[in-house]
Amino acid sequence: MDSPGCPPRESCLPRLPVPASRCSDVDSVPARSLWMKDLTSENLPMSTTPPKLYAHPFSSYCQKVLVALYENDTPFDYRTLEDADAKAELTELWPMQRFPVLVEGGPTVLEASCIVEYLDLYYTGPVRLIPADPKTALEVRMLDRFFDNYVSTPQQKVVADRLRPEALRDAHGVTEARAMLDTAYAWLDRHMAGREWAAGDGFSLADCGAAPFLFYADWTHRIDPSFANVIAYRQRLLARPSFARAVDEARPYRPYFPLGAPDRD
Ligand SMILES: N[C@@H](CCC(=O)N[C@@H](CS)C(=O)NCC(=O)O)C(=O)O
Repeated sequence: MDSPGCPPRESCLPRLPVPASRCSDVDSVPARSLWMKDLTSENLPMSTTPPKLYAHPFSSYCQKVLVALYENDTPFDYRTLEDADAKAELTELWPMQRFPVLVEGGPTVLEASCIVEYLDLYYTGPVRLIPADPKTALEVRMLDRFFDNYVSTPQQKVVADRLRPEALRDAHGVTEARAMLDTAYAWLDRHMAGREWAAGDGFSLADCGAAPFLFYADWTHRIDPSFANVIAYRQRLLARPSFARAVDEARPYRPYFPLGAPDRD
């Protein structure tokens, strides 16, 4: 949990217990060379052992990366954050202690979108998550930003608020977040008309994020039935084997959902 004096944190799913010192203990931040090696060609390609993924099965940002890994059957060493040792390793690797984090011999790869880009670059499989055509790739990245900033961010705001002590809750911020979700659903409904996937012609990075973000957004702020294209897209994502697997692996952790997990999906 946050320690006094820490900046407010927009928590995601789940909010795992963390050491009280995490935000203030600047001396414990490892030297740059230990936690962030350059992602340059000299440090790559990767080692002979599979990359380690520090992740939790119930976390939306981790599911974004898990979907990418499962799409191409990419081997990896799952360092689940249910494990105390994995949590301690994550603390060493990334002082922000946000997850997922991917470690591959030399480099530490941060941020879910960048991890998916990394996988597409170094573990290229039959499903190209970043299309080879740069113009289509731009569209994919734009939709990826849409789902991150206008679906996941307001969804997390609503959940994070519930975790605050009642006296510190931000009712106005939650109202704004819910309004942003409605605006995002409306925009997406128009965007998805006649489309199967969010960008380009195939399943991509944009869909890797859309899957968990729309999944939890609907739990948090129900998608109005009038947004039939969004609802149909969410169902298509749920039926995609890579995401269905991630959802199944996360089922045991549904009691973690701070608003109460609905009895569906
Ligand atoms: N911008 C990051 C966000 C990652 C993130 O917020 N992860 C959540 C889990 S879904 C987390 O680390 N939560 C831990 C906490 O807030 O204490 C990314 O794209 O990877």
